[in-house]
Amino acid sequence: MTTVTGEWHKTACVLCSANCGVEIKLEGRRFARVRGDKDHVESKGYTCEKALRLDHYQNGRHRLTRPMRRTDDGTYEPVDWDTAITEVAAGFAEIRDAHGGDKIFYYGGGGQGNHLGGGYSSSTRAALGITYVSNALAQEKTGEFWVDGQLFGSSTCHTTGDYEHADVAVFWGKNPWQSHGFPRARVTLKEIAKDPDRHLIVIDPKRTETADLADIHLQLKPGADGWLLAALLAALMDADLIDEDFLVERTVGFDEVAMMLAGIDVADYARRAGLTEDEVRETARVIGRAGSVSIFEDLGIQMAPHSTMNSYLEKLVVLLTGNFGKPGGMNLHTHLGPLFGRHDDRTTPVTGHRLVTGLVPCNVIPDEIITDHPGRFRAMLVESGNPAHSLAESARWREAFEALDFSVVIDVAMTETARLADYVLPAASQYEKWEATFFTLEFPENSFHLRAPILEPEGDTLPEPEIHARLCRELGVITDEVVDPLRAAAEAGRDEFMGAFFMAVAEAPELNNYLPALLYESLGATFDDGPAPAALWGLAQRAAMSMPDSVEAAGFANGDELFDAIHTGRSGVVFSVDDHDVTFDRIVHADGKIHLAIAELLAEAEGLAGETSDRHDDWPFILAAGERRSSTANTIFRDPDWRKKDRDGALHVHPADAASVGLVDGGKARIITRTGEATALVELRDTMQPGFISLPNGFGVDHPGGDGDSVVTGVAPNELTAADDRDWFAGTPHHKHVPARLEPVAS
Ligand SMILES: Nc1nc2c(c(=O)[nH]1)N[C@H]1C(S)=C(S)[C@@H](COP(=O)(O)OP(=O)(O)OC[C@H]3O[C@@H](n4cnc5c(=O)[nH]c(N)nc54)[C@H](O)[C@@H]3O)O[C@H]1N2
Ligand SMILES: Nc1nc2c(c(=O)[nH]1)N[C@H]1C(S)=C(S)[C@@H](COP(=O)(O)OP(=O)(O)OC[C@H]3O[C@@H](n4cnc5c(=O)[nH]c(N)nc54)[C@H](O)[C@@H]3O)O[C@H]1N2
Ligand code: SF4
Ligand SMILES: [Mo]
Repeated sequence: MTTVTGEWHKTACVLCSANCGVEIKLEGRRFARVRGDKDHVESKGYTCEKALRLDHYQNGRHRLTRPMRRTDDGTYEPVDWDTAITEVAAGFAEIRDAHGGDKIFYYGGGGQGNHLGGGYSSSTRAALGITYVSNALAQEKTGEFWVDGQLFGSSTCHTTGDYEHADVAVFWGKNPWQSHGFPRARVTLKEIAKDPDRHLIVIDPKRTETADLADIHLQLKPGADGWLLAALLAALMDADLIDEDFLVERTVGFDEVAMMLAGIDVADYARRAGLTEDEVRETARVIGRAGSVSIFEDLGIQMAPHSTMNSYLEKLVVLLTGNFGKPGGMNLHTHLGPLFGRHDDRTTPVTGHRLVTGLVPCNVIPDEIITDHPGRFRAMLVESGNPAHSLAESARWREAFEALDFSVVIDVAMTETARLADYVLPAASQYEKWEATFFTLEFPENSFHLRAPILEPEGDTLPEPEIHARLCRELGVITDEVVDPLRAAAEAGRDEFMGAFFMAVAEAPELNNYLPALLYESLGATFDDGPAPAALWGLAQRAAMSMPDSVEAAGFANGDELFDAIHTGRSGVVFSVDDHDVTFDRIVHADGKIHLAIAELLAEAEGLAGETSDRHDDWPFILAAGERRSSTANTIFRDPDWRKKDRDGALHVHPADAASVGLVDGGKARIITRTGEATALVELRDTMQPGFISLPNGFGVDHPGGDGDSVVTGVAPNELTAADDRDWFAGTPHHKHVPARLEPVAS
């Protein structure tokens, strides 16, 4: 690897799923300058202000540099890698041999910028017999994925919007000005806003930065989306704005949906959502008459009451108006690597909760540990995730780690979760190793960006693929006997390797379980710039075989050509190009139709009529715990100095509420919820609505201060949330809807 001071190095920003391409100028190991990469296939030079602060991730004081082992008194001592690998493998193997690999739970596998390590973890999981897994998707997106599975036949059928071309772009519980979620978000938002023929619609109880640009902002009551969605669908029906031809040609089950909608009193439902009938009917007209509509639903509904049902009703708005399988509408995109789990019929061993798209709902994990049930999870491997901070009810997570027999965390920092584990394995940063994400969510052109390291690993850190390869060796599933002939074939040439590889796997099918580690040690060993891209060779082969037309349209005759382009392309590679019609071919149901009726969720929607307000006198406020702001980037930055503004992560409160409780701008408030309390700085905002208060996400992590002491800045939102406050179906949390009370704190 060549790391040259003073030269620009191409890589990507790792702070959100947009993964904008950037170029970084180094001064020694410091990021002296960061700028957008104009050659990047998706971001084309775009970044937001946060990318400029990336040095706080790379060079913050939080960096772990050596493997750590917990001692009897709870402190940590450094150990060398050989000791760490031997003891970690032995610790897990002991649990597996005594109780079964299904008692070891795997959490994580990647954050906003790093999924390559998670890809390699499948080999370690197979070696240990791990069968229960989860990650952050199971606290936000699993309800939506499950709905996709019912509609289209597989939860890997994921829709993506075409905001760049949509006549009407709807952001539902989503503030893309701050949170992005699609390429060049602010440019696209401004383009829609200034075009008189296009409409921007925002559904949010707060007047966000995106709402300020909108043609229509429905500032509904928090948690009232179910009523609004049902009313909107009913208003579309009333005004004959549904696409009958589309429904006949492409769908089944419309009658059941129509029956549910028939009983709805639009005026009454609008009122319950805090809106007028006119507002709802006008929004229905704009959506129903548009040439094309794309809708982005995000945490505002996915972490609020009725979340799975609301994902369903939101998708019905798209489908009933025929905004599917066309430019400007929603389409089914390709995947290079599988980001979402597939359907899994099992339930969890202790509480019997359904797995949702293969994942254990995050909110039930502690219940699967803190028990003497014989099926309980007894050990845990956490990789690139900080569940003790990022999942509901942190106190319950601390208890869960106490109850585990063995736990290991792989991270770049001594996080809140790492400090509860028996071993902490230090990962090289995302600028010190090959990295990539599988946030490949675009259509009709979809792209993948493999990033090369721009620095040598810090201290004694290792990239995750190497950690997994070493664990697989130690566990005895990868041996010289298997690897040596494959490596020799790889040295002879790609064709020789392909032949030898498929032969080896045909002869010993169990090798399929360890493909990433096997590719890493064989094909990867022949790369002169490091072995970690090897697993992508397998994915490229699969892409070329499973969607030959899309890959060919992108200019690749076969998987090898695609892999080589990915391996050498530093600004991302378009790996698939589609026609809009292909969206219909991607439907997995045997009849090729969209199945509109989802019985469980139609029944839930029927129940809306009898539902009353969930407000309670003891809890006069609804707290949105975890808002995206320009001062937040999950917990990827731990160093509070990266922030120029909002350094303490203020609680946003409407002035009328402040007056009634006795709070002042710049003063402090105590926030009390069913599970905890915290003190926050108060900022008065008329963008809030009375009764609705908001705290940012990503705060409340600790960081070594200048004198070595630990400093915690702001409120850790999950000290205030409850694990049992969750969607009945998908188990996803109600973080945007936490009942709360406020008290002034004397300064
Ligand atoms: N700057 C920044 N960007 C990020 C991240 C970050 O930490 N910081 N994190 C990334 C990640 S992991 C994710 S998942 C995305 C999330 O991106 P978003 O979902 O856009 O983020 P939030 O701000 O959590 O929630 C969006 C909106 O939901 C609204 N909301 C609250 N309650 C309700 C309700 O009952 N109904 C409706 N309709 N809306 C409601 C809030 O007011 C808020 O404006 O952002 C990504 N991008
Ligand atoms: N109350 C509340 N809670 C929330 C949210 C909310 O809105 N409200 N938002 C939720 C959402 S949507 C999400 S996605 C989650 C995110 O929560 P998590 O996935 O737990 O956290 P991240 O901050 O994305 O980063 C995970 C970890 O990766 C580590 N890391 C960074 N680079 C590397 C690397 O190269 N290798 C390894 N091994 N580790 C690395 C970081 O130090 C961090 O500990 O938070 C959730 N929590
Ligand atoms: S934070 Fe997100 S939008 Fe901003 S530069 Fe980084 S990847 Fe791009
Ligand atoms: Mo997220």
